[in-house]
Amino acid sequence: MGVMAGVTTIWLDGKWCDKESAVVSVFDHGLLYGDGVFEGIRVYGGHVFRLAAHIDRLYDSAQAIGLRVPMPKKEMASVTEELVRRSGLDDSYLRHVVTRGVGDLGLDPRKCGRPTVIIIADAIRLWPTEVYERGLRVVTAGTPIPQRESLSPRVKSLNYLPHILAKMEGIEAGADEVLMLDAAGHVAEGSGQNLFIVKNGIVRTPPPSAGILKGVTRDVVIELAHAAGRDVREELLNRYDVYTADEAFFTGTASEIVGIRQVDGRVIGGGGPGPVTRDLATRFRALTREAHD
Ligand code: PXG
Repeated sequence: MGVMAGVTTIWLDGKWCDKESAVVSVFDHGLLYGDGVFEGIRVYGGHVFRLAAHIDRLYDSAQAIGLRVPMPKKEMASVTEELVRRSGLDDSYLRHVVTRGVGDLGLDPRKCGRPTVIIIADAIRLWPTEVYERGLRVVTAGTPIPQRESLSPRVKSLNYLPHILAKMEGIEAGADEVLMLDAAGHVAEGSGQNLFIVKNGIVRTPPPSAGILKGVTRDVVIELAHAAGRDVREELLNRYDVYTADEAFFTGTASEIVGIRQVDGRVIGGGGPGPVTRDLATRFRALTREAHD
């Protein structure tokens, strides 16, 4: 895309900024209270992957917390496309953030005049290839996913502390990623990825009702598995199901599809990414690198 090397480019409340000039008030309730929602999106070869699905999820997250995004979806999409063009980055990672806006030090959201809207285009940072080849080492986190009665896990909110605390447990244990459970012990997801297992050729993943974020990558992988003629079941899983699976993998916007080598010291299947994981990863790559959504 042109001769210029890509640079981090930011749209902040209608203004085009760079990393230094994009600054937000210390009275923004996104900062003070985590009062806001976000999205993470990939750009492949200048094309935004599943933009409509991400924008729909962003607006649903906002709606769920009683926050009105101060621009129509169409404008959000066109600004996003323009941001990608301006960044000059062919392959990048986008972050959309909508906060309650600038208020005072009290909780009252009525003090926030207008939501803050931020869209960032930045270089994508991936795990090294070796990690994809060997598969992830995973441990179960002691920190459960948040209770859906207090905040639905379907909302991609700025409250990521439970996921961050779980990730810290993983780092402390020397693992690549963690497995988070719900309060009853059912398998939910990783710190920022959805989980799939394969057993006797059947692809299984927890349903949205298990308290997961309904990942856009997860939805694409379910479509790809169906297209490949596979039986896909969205059902509650326990750690036993994961330990005894033939294959297990995570899906996410940043990681795409990444195999799991071991969970809590139990080696899964043959250890490396299995045949179904590899096949789905190949199909995913074809979709993102060739067909461009
Ligand atoms: N579960 C959770 C809790 C997430 O935060 C996913 C699943 C995967 O969803 P998508 O739509 O991306 O397939 C996410 C993804 C990171 C990172 O750096 C990931 C996410 C958010 C922020 C950072 O890995 N969300």
